[in-house]
Amino acid sequence: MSSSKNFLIKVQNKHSHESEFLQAVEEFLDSVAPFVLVSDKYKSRNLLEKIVEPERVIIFRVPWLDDNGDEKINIGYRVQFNSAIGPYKGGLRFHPSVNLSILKFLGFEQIFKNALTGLPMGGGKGGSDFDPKGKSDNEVMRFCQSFMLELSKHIGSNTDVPAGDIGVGAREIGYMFGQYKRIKNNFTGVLTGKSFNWGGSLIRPEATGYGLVYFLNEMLSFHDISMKNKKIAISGSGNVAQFACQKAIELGAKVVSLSDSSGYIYDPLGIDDAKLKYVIDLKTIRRGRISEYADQFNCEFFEGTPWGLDCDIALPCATQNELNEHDAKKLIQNNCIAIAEGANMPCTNEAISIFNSNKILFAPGKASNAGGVAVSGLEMSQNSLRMNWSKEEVDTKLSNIMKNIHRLCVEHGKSNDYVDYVKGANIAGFIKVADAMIDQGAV
Ligand code: NDP
Ligand code: 2IT
Repeated sequence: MSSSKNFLIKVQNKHSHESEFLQAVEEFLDSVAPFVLVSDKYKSRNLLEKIVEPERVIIFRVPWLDDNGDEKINIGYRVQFNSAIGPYKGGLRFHPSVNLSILKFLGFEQIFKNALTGLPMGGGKGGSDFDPKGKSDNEVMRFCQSFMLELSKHIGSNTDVPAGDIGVGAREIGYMFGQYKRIKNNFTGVLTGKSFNWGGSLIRPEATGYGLVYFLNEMLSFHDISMKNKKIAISGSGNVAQFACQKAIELGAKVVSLSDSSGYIYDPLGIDDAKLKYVIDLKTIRRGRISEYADQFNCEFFEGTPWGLDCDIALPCATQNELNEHDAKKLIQNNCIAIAEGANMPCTNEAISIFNSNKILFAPGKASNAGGVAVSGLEMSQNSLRMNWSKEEVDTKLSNIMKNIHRLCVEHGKSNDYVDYVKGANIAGFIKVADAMIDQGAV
């Protein structure tokens, strides 16, 4: 058995109950372990053993009062995974499914994603099993305040800078920022995704979705394919899905689906700007369900995921493991030519190997969804400078960062007739982090 297989087995035995984390490690080792084993610089330093262990994990109790005055208890987490190239950086997820395995997979992927942006950010992730769905604004505020009361002891603008993820948007970031400022008496860039009038960056709300489509466009152009008139299936209808949809429409594609955890809408006429505005209001203001779109615009709503639809391009933008090997086969049968991950790890490893063996263009999230954290990095720079850049300035920087990530993937992932973007992203991200770890010695 190869020593990389042995190493994977060791990690599996140590963390046998952490299936999502093991899945992310396996995908990473598949491309990085063979690279490390033949490298004089990296092979003898136990770097892989070191890189799969978080520097620190913080777990805490979060008590809060609901609107009836009853005390509720949730679990809070922050995984501070790797600070070799900068302060820990990564989102907070509030969703009932949150556990340590999910946050470790997200924190692990964040290390390499952040490295790919070229900005000085380490990797981290956190969150809670708190479910914001169905809670009043006051309940969400009391939860956020209690969560930040503990988290504030462990973060700081040069230590660890959280942001949003599933269930954490502008509202939650606002409540957490207000509480941090009150506890520390310090107005500082400790969170990103802030509203523009108190320290946020223009284009941060749009950044993950726009960045995804910039990366997709770059990947298609590199293969002499145009986005124009391509039929796109998108899953999710939250932050990432909304702005991926907006940019795809702007570049001339036709988006035919959006979804949430109840099912998906299929709009054969395509989602236009007016319909998308309805979705953004529905999801961010009324906090309603995507099935309402079907009633409003007279199209169909189905349970499940949209991967059985006839489409040229699939953009999974909801959650982990939402696209499995059966879905991958259906997409290929329907002549889908490209998949780009807006969500983190939405495709199972089995689905990815089906894409690879059929030479379908496949962009892994740590490359294609890096636009969100990239603009978070730009928000940190603006906060340090006490300046605001214009929309155009931030958007141009975002587009250049996504082009550069694409270039790195090609540089490290290209073989004769196929670009393995998974391999390219993993190796390029690893080199940057590993070099910094070596420079900083045995710490
Ligand atoms: P939002 O909370 O804004 O939206 C999440 C969307 O995904 C909703 O439509 C939600 O449906 C759906 N969803 C969530 N959980 C599930 C589930 N278990 N099954 C089916 N659908 C589900 O989150 P974001 O748009 O911010 O995040 C989406 C993905 O993108 C996540 O994987 C996140 O990690 C990733 N990401 C986000 C970035 C950001 O900047 N926000 C940056 C990079 C990646 P419902 O409302 O029914 O729960
Ligand atoms: O997964 C991600 O990259 C995010 N949720 C964004 C993290 C950030 O710090 O902006």
